Amino acid sequence: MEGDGGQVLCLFDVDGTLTGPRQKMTPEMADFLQALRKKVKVGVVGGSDFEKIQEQLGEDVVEKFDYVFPENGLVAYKDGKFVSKQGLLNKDPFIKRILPYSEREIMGTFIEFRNGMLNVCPVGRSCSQNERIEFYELDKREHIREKFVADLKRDFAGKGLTFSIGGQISFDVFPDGWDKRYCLGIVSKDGFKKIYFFGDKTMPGGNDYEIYTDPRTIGHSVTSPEQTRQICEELFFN
Ligand code: M1P
Repeated sequence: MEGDGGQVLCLFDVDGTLTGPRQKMTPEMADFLQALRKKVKVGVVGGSDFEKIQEQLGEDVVEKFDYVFPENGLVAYKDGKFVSKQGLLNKDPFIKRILPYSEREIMGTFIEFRNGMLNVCPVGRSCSQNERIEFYELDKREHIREKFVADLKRDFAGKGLTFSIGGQISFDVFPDGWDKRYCLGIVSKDGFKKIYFFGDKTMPGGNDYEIYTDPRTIGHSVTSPEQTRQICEELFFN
């Protein structure tokens, strides 16, 4: 079992790590995390904005976790309190470039403007759950998002933008450096001896890749919430 729990932080991605994609956390997982919190500090770092993280992890998410980092930590909460916020620069030329890709922008939100990033969603964020799965399956076969991102990377090379695929139907765009490592700068002041990170999108281009490979973290790549729990049990409860 991990000793010195107060000096250990476990940071978790949300979708695919603590919950199913854009799904609510199960009561079992919620209970498990509270048990884990008795041993180590527990934080969550998601690509989604605060509202989506609240939908998935609960209205009282800032009380249930020691740290909550929506939008990769560009928005930060610690010990139940708001800590800081970093905002997005004006990226007008970029927006003009991506709009023509959408034939469905009238039906749903093709671009979601968040505090610190743009979320680009070819199928529209207001799609149904069935449409979400359909798009995800199509994307797996046809690599729609990968090709879209490759085009944008080519067109906007050297402009300081990062494109990151974190979920099933969209990708995130933000200034270089504003990936999930951003939250490590915030927790660095708290003197943790070890920081564990658990995420599912740990491959290059995935939105967990940078924090997972960062030397400041001990990275664990998972394929489901069940596996996240199993690894934590082995690390902290045996
Ligand atoms: O947390 C991962 C991603 O979750 C959502 O992705 P999607 O709706 O495509 O499944 C989005 O909130 C995205 O920004 C985020 O990175």
